[in-house]
Amino acid sequence: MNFENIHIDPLEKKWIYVSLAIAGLFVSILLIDSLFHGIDAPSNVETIDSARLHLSKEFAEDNLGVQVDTNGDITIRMVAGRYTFFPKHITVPADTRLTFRWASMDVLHGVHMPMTNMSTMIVPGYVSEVTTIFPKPGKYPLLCNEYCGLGHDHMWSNVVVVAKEHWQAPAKTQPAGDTNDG
Ligand SMILES: [Cu+2]
Repeated sequence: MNFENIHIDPLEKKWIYVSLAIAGLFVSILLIDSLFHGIDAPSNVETIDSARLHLSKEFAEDNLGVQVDTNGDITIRMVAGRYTFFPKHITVPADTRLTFRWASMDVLHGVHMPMTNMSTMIVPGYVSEVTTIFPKPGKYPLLCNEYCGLGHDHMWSNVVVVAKEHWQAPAKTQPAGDTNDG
């Protein structure tokens, strides 16, 4: 079959080009976001036993929150559970590379910080990791964006982003490289 023999109305042809151009525009926006703005689909694959988080080294209650590793990297560990994030408040520096590590203790949750690129699913059995920089100081809500039950609407924490020079590292520092097979 020869497609060149198919009659396509010139107006229809015009709209085919318009729709191809729109699709091309969307693909290039995705590529530019990914390559230049650091907005990517989360891709960390790391398993953890969600039922035994409290017994794991990394996500045990004492180990949650903001920590500065021995090499100066800042890691924030948080647990999502119906219906809150633990801890409820964190304070982090602006303009600084932050690595968030999340685990769920029950069902599927999501985490979203409006006006930032922080957004990921928290799938039971896996550790979600997001590395980001918050350029502007301010108070940000941290919201669950995956419906997880009747209390879902009340599932949130507070993130306070303070200017780099006003931020104080928490007293406790943790050696990097803890494993989860405890
Ligand atoms: Cu939820």
